[in-house]
Amino acid sequence: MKHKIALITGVTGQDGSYLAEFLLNKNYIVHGIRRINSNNNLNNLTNILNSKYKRRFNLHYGDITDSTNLHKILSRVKPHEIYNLAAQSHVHVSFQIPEYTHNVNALGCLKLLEAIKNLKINCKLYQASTSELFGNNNNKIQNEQTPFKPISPYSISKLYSYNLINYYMHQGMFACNGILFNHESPRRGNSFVTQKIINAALRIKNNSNETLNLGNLYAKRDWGYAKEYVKYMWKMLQLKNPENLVIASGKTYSVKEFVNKVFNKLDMPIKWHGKGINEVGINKKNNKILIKIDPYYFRKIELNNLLGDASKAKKLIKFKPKVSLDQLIDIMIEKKDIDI
Ligand code: NAP
Ligand code: F7E
Repeated sequence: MKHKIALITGVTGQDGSYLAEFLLNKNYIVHGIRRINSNNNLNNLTNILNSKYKRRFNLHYGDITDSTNLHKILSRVKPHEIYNLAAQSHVHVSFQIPEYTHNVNALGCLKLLEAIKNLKINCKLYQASTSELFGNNNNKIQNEQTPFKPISPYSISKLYSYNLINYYMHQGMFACNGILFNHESPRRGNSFVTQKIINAALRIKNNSNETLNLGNLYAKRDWGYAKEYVKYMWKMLQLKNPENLVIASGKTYSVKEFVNKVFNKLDMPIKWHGKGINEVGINKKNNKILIKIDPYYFRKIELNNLLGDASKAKKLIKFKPKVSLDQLIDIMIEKKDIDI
């Protein structure tokens, strides 16, 4: 049987690792680009590296900012499908390293597109775009028609790659943008807010004497389950024609609501006192202060409200998210993925 060949940039990350597992299950040969790192960054790939799928899984050292390397890998692998997930994906950090963020997220995408074009690789390309593009507009709900108003170096770099993909799409390449709203999992990086809250709450439950320091409690996000969302990356590349699609749960919650849910589940219900940087979260059962505000985590500009309308994806790729925020929190607390 002839296997399809996929190349994933960002394979060591949250989404890259789930996508690799999904594609291996679908009988693909999967190639992934990993960065050289003095620390082991293959933790998310443990399932694959310890499984029978290992022989269909290939890792290449590389970097999305290195076009020589991209040319070499593409000409060797000749993929049918490419998933560009590599990114400096942290919004808060992007304010501190804007140039680096653009090198990776914007120019990296350009180098990949040019390599595909120059080598005449006949493939389909998925670009991981983001709801951060919407910024603070007055729309209550965001879809493919909503104007973009990016407000961070991260979202500006992602708008560049979004536009590039459209440009190459109009030149005849099968290239498309998944406009992904936040999605989380046990593999979420430790400094993103959901994982940070859950890990701190678990340590506090285990008697660590610490407070959880957070930034803006009132920002709202539309959170889904990463393992579920990667399936729709693949589905977008199975369409006859490239389409940009919003992928979102259609529900939004504040960071504060997320904190309340997590601490309730761990039997440490929270009552809130004070305002602004003096607001604190207190364990109702023993009156201990568990949560404080640390202005370090405030962003230069905050994106206040994300809520996605995935009607187009529902129609075109039968997008149907099943995991609710409560289930997602359970999965992250248990640190155990579920079958989707
Ligand atoms: P992630 O966990 O931060 O993974 C990012 C991946 O990119 C890692 O494998 C990282 O490698 C790799 N990478 C970083 N810089 C690179 C470079 N210069 N060259 C090659 N690889 C590089 O991110 P994620 O949550 O899986 O997100 C996947 C993609 O979706 C990203 O493009 C992100 O911007 C986008 N996105 C994510 C969300 C979300 O809620 N998760 C929402 C919208 C869009 P190392 O392991 O070496 O660091
Ligand atoms: O922040 C607030 C913070 O860093 C969520 C990336 O995957 O999704 C992600 O970006 C919210 C923000 O994710 C802390 O101000 C409060 O409003 O978990 P986050 P993000 O910025 O939404 C988008 C769609 C992407 O594309 C990105 O790649 O939580 N918040 N206190 C905090 N955030 C963090 N990180 N840490 C805090 O202590």
